[in-house]
Amino acid sequence: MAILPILQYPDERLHKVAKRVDQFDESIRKLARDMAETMYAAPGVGLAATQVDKHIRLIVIDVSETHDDLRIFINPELLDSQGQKENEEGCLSVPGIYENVTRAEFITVRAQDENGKTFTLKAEGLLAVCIQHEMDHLQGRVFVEYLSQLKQTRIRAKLKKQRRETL
Ligand code: GNR
Ligand code: NI
Repeated sequence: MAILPILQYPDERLHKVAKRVDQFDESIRKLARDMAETMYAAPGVGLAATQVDKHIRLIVIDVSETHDDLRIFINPELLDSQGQKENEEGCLSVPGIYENVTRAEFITVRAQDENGKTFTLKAEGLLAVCIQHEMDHLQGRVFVEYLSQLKQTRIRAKLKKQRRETL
């Protein structure tokens, strides 16, 4: 197991578009395990491969408080979305920033597990928010891009200051 470094916004590698996974071998399962360990250690409720500089369509999520409900989504596709809801979001690549984002309230997603087996899942609440947030990462999109240009500029300045102070 290994904890992987998480790319920090703004980093142009966060904007790369991830490629489909077509080989379900031991290396993809090891990456999924390392991403889960990285997510739990952070701590966070989700992590996209993009955030650890691996540009493939792989996501790990665990929204349980007990860290015993790990879900792995490979090649996720949104089949349906219903309703709209505003939620406060954060991101391990944008530490210390929490802002409201409007997303679909109910989603149906199809994905493959770490063995390549296809499954379909209906989600709502934090799980639905998290799946949409992680699927955005795979498209190179970070949640702050939903905010106004003024807020984005302020967030970049705040992150720069935070980094100066922790160096
Ligand atoms: O840990 C995380 N919490 C979170 C809270 C609200 C909405 C989305 C998230 S995902 C985030 C981890 C992360 O950055 N995943 O990409
Ligand atoms: Ni994120």
